[in-house]
Amino acid sequence: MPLHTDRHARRAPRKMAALRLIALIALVGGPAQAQSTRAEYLRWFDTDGDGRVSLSEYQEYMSHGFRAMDLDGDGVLHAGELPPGARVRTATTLQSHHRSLTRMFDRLDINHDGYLDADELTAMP
Ligand SMILES: [Ca+2]
Ligand SMILES: [Ca+2]
Repeated sequence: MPLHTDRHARRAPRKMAALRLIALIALVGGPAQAQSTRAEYLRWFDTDGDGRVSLSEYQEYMSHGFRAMDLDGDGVLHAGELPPGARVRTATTLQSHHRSLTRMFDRLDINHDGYLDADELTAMP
């Protein structure tokens, strides 16, 4: 899995840029991970309280930052809505953000059960 991911990343630098944007959006959207335990971190995502994070819960939580940055609310992050230093050549849509999150989710879901537990959620992608 990591080997595949590395090879994939080298071939697709734009995807890496998208992942960096996701990390940035996550920072904007939630409290710092370091200030919390992994279980607490999971609870921020786990809106239905079943102790695991579904794809929709993951996308919902990871999109808070997107919505906060999307000043005009049109579902597209334009260059002017991104903080300085976030070099994104093309506008990023909420739709493409969700697709990136789906890829991220699939990579994090080590046991492929369709949910993230605390270990999977906090593993480095
Ligand atoms: Ca859940
Ligand atoms: Ca899982």
